[in-house]
Amino acid sequence: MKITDVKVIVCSPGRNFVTVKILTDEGIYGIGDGTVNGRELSVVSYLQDHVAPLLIGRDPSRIEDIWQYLYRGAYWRRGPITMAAISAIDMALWDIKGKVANMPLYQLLGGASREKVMVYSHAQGMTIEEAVDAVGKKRDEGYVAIRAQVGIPGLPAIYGTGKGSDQGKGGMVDALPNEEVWSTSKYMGHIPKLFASLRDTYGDDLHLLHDTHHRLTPIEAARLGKDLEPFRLFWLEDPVPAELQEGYRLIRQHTTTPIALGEIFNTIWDAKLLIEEQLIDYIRTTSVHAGGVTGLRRIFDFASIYHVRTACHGPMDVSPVAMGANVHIDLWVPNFGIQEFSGYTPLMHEVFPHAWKQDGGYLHPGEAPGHGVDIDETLAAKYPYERAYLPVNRLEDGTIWHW
Ligand code: GCO
Ligand code: MG
Repeated sequence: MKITDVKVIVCSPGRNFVTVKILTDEGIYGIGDGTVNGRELSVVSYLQDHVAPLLIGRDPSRIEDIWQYLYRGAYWRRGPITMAAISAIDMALWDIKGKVANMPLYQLLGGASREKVMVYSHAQGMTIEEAVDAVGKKRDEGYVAIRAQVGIPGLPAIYGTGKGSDQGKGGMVDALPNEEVWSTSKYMGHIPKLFASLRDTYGDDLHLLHDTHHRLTPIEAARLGKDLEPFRLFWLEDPVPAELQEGYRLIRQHTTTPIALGEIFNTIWDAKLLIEEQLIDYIRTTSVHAGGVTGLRRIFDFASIYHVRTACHGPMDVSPVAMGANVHIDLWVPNFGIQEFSGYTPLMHEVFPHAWKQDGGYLHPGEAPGHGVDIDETLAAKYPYERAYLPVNRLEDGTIWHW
């Protein structure tokens, strides 16, 4: 079998997605996700200009060799754009391998380790009351794990606090980055009140999670983790930017609140020290950003020997294609923790028909060969790319801040 074409499809059925379709001389094709939120077209160029010409005529069954060829062969290793491009190709090649074998991807990986994949959903409100209600609604829909975010008194509505995102736009409505205001001190005092109220209302059974969006320093994160201990969070996510992996030692010395990290990591090198020193509890790398099925499997196997569990990033900007690949990995991976799932709009489900299924708070990848996700190219063509950015974050005095 030989690769005959590598198509890159960009569409925006509510938000931008970059999808690769690898075609072969035997008529079997594979699909992969290469979306990087707010920087989509760089991946398109990387794939079209620098990767596609290298793949024509190659044997698609040699997934590991192609992965190494693209990773080592580029000379410029790692980084979000390179790794999203490699991820898209890798995912499409595994899809082809599954179709050739007539097996779902999770079978190729070693078979199911569980019957279903636990997911967490998102709930938010501008006030504690609103956020508590939103969590209740998700619980009523069958979710057993819910990420709760709340508006911060004294700050305007900003991304990732209580501001509800426009579902149709996946939270990305701005053609230029919106500049938002942040205050750590206002935030730190308020968050424990939300979780106190959630535990009062719903008891101890529900898994509660919280995302800090990299906005704290290590000692602030240590304090927040400590203040949240009575409410037994499933995890505190992304408390601090993790370029300085050693910085997480400080958090660990002070709190038993579990820590989750990794949605912006691209390779094992972004997490090696964090995993080896057991500074985190959940690794949140995802198939589209961390080297596809091949990259993710390598990171997750390494994490397993350090008691670190998996938790693939899965907001709306991770397309239904990568979600499919993730759910196959989740069903197989021995050290599975949880899968993020913020859901998709009806149109997104139509553009990307998929075999994976939701049942309340759980997903299953389905039994279709490969990862089981396709793209309706005719429908996708009706929704061309629209420039859109994530916001940026400034302190109250105007200083650009992490986020
Ligand atoms: C999450 C994330 C997302 C990101 C988004 C950026 O935990 O789901 O933090 O909401 O902000 O993926 O593109
Ligand atoms: Mg996050």
